[in-house]
Amino acid sequence: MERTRTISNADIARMLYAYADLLEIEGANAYRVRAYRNASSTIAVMSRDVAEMVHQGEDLTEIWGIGEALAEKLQEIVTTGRLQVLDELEHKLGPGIATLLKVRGLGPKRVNILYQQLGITSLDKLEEAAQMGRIRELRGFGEQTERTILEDIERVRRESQRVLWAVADQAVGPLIAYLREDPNVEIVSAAGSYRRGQETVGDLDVVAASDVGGQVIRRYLQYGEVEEVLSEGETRSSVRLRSGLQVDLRVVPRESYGAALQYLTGSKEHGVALRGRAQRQGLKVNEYGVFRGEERIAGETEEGIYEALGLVMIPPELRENRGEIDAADRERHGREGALPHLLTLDAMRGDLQAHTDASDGASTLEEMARAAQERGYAYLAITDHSRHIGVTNGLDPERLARQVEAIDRLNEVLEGIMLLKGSEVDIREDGTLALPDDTLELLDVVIIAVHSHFDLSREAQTERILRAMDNPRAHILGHPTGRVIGERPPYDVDVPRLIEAARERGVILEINAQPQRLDLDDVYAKAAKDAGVLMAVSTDAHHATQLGAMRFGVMQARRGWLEARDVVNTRPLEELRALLRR
Ligand code: DGT
Ligand code: CA
Ligand code: CA
Ligand code: ZN
Repeated sequence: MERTRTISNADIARMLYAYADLLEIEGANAYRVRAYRNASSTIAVMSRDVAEMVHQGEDLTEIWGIGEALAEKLQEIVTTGRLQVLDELEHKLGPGIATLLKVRGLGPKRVNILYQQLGITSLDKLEEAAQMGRIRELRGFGEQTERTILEDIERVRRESQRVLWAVADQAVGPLIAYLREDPNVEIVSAAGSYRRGQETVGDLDVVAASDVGGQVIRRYLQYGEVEEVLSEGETRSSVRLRSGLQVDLRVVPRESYGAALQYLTGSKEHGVALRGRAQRQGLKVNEYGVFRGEERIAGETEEGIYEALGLVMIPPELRENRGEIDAADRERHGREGALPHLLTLDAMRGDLQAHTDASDGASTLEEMARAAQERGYAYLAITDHSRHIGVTNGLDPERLARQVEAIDRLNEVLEGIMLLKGSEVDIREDGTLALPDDTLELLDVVIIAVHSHFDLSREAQTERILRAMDNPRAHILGHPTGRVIGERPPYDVDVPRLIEAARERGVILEINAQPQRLDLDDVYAKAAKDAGVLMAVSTDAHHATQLGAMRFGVMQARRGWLEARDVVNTRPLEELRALLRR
């Protein structure tokens, strides 16, 4: 069968990102580097297909962050499958060099030095040089840096094999739809870490029910996105898609579908704990069902599996063996609410972090307001950056005061949506805020956040943030650990102390919904909830369409056991206002 194929958004995003990395190492202008990187992240999560837009002759500069020059590059990628300038740079610097940027303590300047002076072009070479003590001899590096590098290499190796959930998600819809078109497939679902909503996905697991597994698999291998078949049998197959994502498909008879879905959804830890429980009850659970002796007592549905074990159904996001089995047991035995009623996207009544074209965003105040209104929100906080190093076009007190007036005027004509006046105020190195108190007094929502000096010691970083939280005008601590998944580890900070301080001071902690941030993460979000701290799930949208990132934040919040009542932006406006008065 012929494979017609157009290049996917994920492929394009990867090429743009790779090019940005190499430009940066070469020392290109920072603005240019950022343009490629922004374009990459926009395209990675956008719903329209760039290739399709090109084929239909649409204007690519309509995409946020795409100017004339980038539009030309996109044309080139879609029509030729390659980006010539990227090929040239890769040839010059070596294909593995960009991975070095992900190592803690290594920025483009340092990678350039490592390349120029030691010929380092890969993680392996970096490790070897560090082990031989050659890095400490370079000007500006030192023993401490060398140690940090060695310690961080393993993490980078591990993470570079995983993809963001939001990126995997782009492959899942079409793949499941393709399987669903097969009349031999009765029912099909994604499983594994993807179904659990984990922030990154190692490989995608899919379960289908059919009596003719071999036929289903042979048809499946014709799927246009399949690049390489890794294994193929009558009940299972592994492939690699063109996007690089590996997919494991399992086909089982209908009566085992629930059991297989439960098993393959995992997590491994959850499965182990569940089987231990079964054993104590004299039962056996496996991928085919729940058995008492030879008799199968459940297997067709997941609910049935949990029920047979004396539990209520546990949402996939909670299946990490973090207390969910116990909670499901209590819930089953009459303790209403032992398992949380997890937050849903529908419960969100507004968004508390958004940028406009006044700072580094791309949409106007009014465009943002309309988009929020279309989502059915009651309010949207406009929180452009304060002026500070490392931030493009941040607002000083005068410009912010003018924006506040503009918002007041706009609110008079807007109906059904309220724009809240806010700022994402930079926390300076010493813990003071980048805007004066009398300016902060004008605002409804003050987010404080770290955007510089990521390398402070744990003690200094923690103290700095605590000091900023001491300011009674600060409402929300934004992206509290500063991580960018796969790119930048969190800065070294004592999060339990931040949670404790948030509780004492009534500061709200953010779950930033950008798919590469998701910060706080699930584990810390649960810790914050358990400590009685309220949270905000905010998109940090830099364009009207990015308000759609809310679902990624909600998913992470669900993994953190959060309910609507734990999240301030599920509240009606008046209740929210009360919570914002510290
Ligand atoms: P990933 O792919 O690394 O993001 O994570 P998962 O959770 O998707 O893991 P994966 O793909 O290795 O396996 C899918 C599910 O299959 C996993 O969540 C639980 C189940 N599973 C795999 N290996 C084992 C195992 O050794 N023991 C048990 N109990 N379950 C396993
Ligand atoms: Ca998996
Ligand atoms: Ca797998
Ligand atoms: Zn920020």
